[in-house]
Parts: sequence; structure tokens; C-alpha cells
Amino acid sequence: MERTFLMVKPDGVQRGLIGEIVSRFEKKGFKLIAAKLMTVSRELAEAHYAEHREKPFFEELVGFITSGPVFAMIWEGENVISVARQMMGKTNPADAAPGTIRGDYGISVGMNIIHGSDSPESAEREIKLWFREQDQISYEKTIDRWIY
Ligand code: IDP
Repeated sequence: MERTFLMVKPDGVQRGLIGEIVSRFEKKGFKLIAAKLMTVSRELAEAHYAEHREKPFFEELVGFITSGPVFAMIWEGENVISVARQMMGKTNPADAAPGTIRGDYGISVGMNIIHGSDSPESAEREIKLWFREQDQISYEKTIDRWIY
């Protein structure tokens, strides 16, 4: 079963959207494997966004993600990486469809509420970066047989 790394960014936490976002993924049928409210060190922020190191907005990005608590999560389910990306909507909330998280709650690309891994490779890398093995909980849900 596939796993992905999702994070409510500091703007989403400040705006009280943790519950709403968790609820969307729960109702969809995905399974929560790990979650924590935390502040992000500069070191972790730079490692997480390493692929954007050369971009002009890199400093802004690192400054933003370290500016307040984030809610980091691992979710599991069939095709969860791509389905979560669809549920998040396009990177720029101006292009994100209504009904998606960014489409419903975001306005600017810098503060777009949520992060989600964009491929199996980045999901694997990000899960390792953000969570220790022993904090990832594998368990059965009886409801699963009504979802799959
Ligand atoms: P993604 O979060 O949808 O995967 P990426 O292209 O990986 O999008 O960019 C990472 C994050 O960098 C975005 O979520 C957004 O917050 C921020 N970002 C992307 N482009 C810009 C920009 O032009 N200005 C400021 N921030 C940006």
C-alpha cells in the first residue's frame, strides 16, 4: 500500500484548518499512519526544499515554513500520492479548482496551505526526513473492507 507525506503549512495551522484537512483525507478513506504538530528547523526546511535551492523564492520559502508550527502527517492508501495531490489542487491557488484544499482556502502561491509529496521517490525521501520509523503506526481498520 502506498504512503505519502502531507503537511499543513504554517498558514493552514494559523487559520485553524488542521481539522478540516485531516477530515477530508479521513472521509476519503485514507489511513493516518503518523502525525505531529512541530516547529521546523532551518536545517530541516532546507533539506525538505533542497530541489528549490537555486530558485529566487527559496529564502522566502524557508522563512515561511519555519515561521510557525506545521502539522506533519503520513497517510496510506491506494494511489494516495497522486490522489492527495488532486485533493490539494494546483500549486498556485489561483489555478486550483474549487473543491480542492488550495482552491477552497488559498489565494497566494507563497501561502498555499498544504504540502504533499509529488512522486513515490519524494514520498519515500520526505517520510524518512520527517518521521522516525518507530513513530509510523501500522494497523488494521475494519472499515477497510468497505473501501477496497
Ligand atoms: P508543490 O508544493 O505544489 O509541490 P512546488 O513547485 O514543489 O509545488 O513548490 C514548492 C512550494 O514553493 C509551493 O508549494 C509554494 O508554496 C512555493 N512556491 C512555488 N513557486 C513559488 C513562487 O513563485 N513564489 C513563492 N513561492 C513559491
